[in-house]
Amino acid sequence: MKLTESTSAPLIELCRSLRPDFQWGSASSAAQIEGAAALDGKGPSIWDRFCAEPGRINDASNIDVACDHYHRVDSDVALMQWLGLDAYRFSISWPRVQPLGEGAWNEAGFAFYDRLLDALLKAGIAPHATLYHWDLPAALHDSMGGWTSRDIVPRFADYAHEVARRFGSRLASIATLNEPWCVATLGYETAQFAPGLTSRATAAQVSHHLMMAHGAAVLAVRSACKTRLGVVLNHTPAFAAEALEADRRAARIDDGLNVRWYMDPIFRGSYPADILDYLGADAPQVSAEDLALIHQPLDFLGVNFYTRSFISTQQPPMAAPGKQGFTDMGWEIYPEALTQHLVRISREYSPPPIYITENGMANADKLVDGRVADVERIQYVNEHLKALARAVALGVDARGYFYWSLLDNFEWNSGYTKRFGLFHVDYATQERVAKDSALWYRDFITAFKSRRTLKAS
Ligand code: GCO
Repeated sequence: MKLTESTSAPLIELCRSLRPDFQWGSASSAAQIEGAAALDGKGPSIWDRFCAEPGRINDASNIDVACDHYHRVDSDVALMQWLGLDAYRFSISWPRVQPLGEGAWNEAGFAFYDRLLDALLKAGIAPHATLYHWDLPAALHDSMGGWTSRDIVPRFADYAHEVARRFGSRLASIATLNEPWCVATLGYETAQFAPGLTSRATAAQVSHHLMMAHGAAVLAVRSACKTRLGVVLNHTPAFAAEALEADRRAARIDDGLNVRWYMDPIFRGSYPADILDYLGADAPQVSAEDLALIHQPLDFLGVNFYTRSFISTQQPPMAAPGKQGFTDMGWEIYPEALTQHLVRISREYSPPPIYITENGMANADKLVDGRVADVERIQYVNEHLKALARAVALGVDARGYFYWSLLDNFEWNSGYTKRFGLFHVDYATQERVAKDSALWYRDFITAFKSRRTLKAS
């Protein structure tokens, strides 16, 4: 394909900075693709509940079926193999393996992940599991208020231990949490995500319990297996719209809430003082023991990067310039922020090796005569891989890249209206069609690997 030649040649050149064993992957999460919401003993999650509440999901859809991945593991893994992926990132649904979030385990639920792991390993694809990608067992929300209670910490550690005990030796890595900022802020402060609450104080307390649960899960997993262990965080760097003091200050707070609030306790053992001040009476109750629990050595840091935030205090606020355009989510395309941000966090935190655990775009894709000509997505990935390669050339230790997402899927409160996949999904028939971006990614991976072989010989 012409596209490949025109876009990948300079990219492959730049990718010389990457390690020969750099991992190429794609990512997904349980609630967004599995379906089988009430099958084989799975308990309801807060997202099953949230979808049932009128007005919560833009297209009034739910996750009862989603991409029906639960019944399509073999054919979906075959798609990954066709792409030539080294690695696949997925999440385990807590209520599928422990329907109430405490007490009895659901063997049928574990059997599903057992099948997935078998299929991946047989295909030579390294499995990377995330323990919490937002689908909290609804029973825990009912019994103790879910993440609003400290009592959830030992529950999460038990669950983490059980997954590690059963699957640890077959997993390439385990991430405790996915994007705790989204869980706390969008779930408990802005009500865009489940469980749909609206209290800043509650959200702050939830964020602290998430951090504690992360620390407790690290200890639990380490006691059960030797798998590489990490956490996946949001990284949406804030840029001040203008050189105004007010804009700069607001950008610093935005960065504090999104990035430092999570990076600091994990890598430094403290919360950022300016954000504690900013939260005032809404700041969480934190003890020195809590901070010691959170501050554990990790084997990797997962960075999810999509866009930057553009902060303006003027009224009306200045809009992001969007020189490279906006995605179908309305997110500004700004790949240079990836280079800058990776360099910055490497300098400020000396983190363990970094994986780009998510990067991708929603696009207004159209399936026409069996083809999706998503040039915008090819361009997006191409530019972000260049930005990543530049960061590595500047000394950042990045070891892998996971495109979000393998399949078009349930995009949370946007329902099925936003398409992020390398594969187009027809939700009526469940037919998957490789978009042009999938062909491009496949060719790119092949080209990278042939360099890998050349180097080795
Ligand atoms: C995220 C989530 C994904 C989203 C993706 C696009 O980490 O934000 O992990 O589930 O679907 O980011 O919004």
